[in-house]
Amino acid sequence: MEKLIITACICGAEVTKEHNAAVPYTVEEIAQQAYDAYKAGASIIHLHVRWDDGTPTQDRGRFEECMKAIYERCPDVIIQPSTGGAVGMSNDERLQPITLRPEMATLDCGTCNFGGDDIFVNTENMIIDFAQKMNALGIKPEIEVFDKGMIDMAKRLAKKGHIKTPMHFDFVMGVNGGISGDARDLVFMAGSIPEGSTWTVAGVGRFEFPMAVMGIIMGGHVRVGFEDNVYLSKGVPAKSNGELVEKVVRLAQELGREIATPDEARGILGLPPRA
Ligand code: KMH
Ligand code: ZN
Repeated sequence: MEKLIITACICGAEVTKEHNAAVPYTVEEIAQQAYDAYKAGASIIHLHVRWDDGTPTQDRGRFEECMKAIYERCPDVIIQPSTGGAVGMSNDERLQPITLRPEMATLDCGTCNFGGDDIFVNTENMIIDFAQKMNALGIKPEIEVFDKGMIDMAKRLAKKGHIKTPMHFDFVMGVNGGISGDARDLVFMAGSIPEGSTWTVAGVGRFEFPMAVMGIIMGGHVRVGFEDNVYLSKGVPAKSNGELVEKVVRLAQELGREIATPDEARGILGLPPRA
């Protein structure tokens, strides 16, 4: 089996210091959390950024500052900015970080409820627009899907030439409004993507580690971090994103799967070697 790519989603847009005091807001906190995760074995940092007061932002300058601080500590890591941002942001607002030409960025492939009254909007035309802009900048999208229909949308858009293949999917499982995080759900999702695609799984809340184990044994890849879950185990808050990554590394070792370095992750994902 190929080596395991671990993505750390260190910050997110929804989780706050009220949920876990270690959730990073400042540039320094974000860089430190990224470093902890990288040292523990993460090869990709899925990045959202905040203002110092915790407000989520897609501001280009703030992304630039955070990316610079992360690269200073983790020179070879793959940084994957979010283009999802937070619910309610405009398209232009969400797209700002791609102008920094990161190696990857997320491409959310459908609209879904996002808990309470929130709706995470990604219409077909929006997805085409985001995909075309990423293509023009040479950015590999991570196809974020919260439900099976979003896989079908990505497949349709790939057939029409809007999304390049092979695609790399992120199955986000357990959002209140998307697919749940049971074993059967992941088997269904992984069995629904085109041959030759790669995939990672992000289990939300209590689904994080069960989905990680499934990802490890099924030959997929794994995402963990405060964006998805703030607990190391039931009722035990994680001290850092690094602790969550360390747990995945332990599970992978027990199950006989080696961990990919960032350059090995580039090879698996078909990204050009680092300049
Ligand atoms: N914060 C969510 C509304 C992504 O990063 O592309 C969207 C999200 C997906 O987190
Ligand atoms: Zn995200």
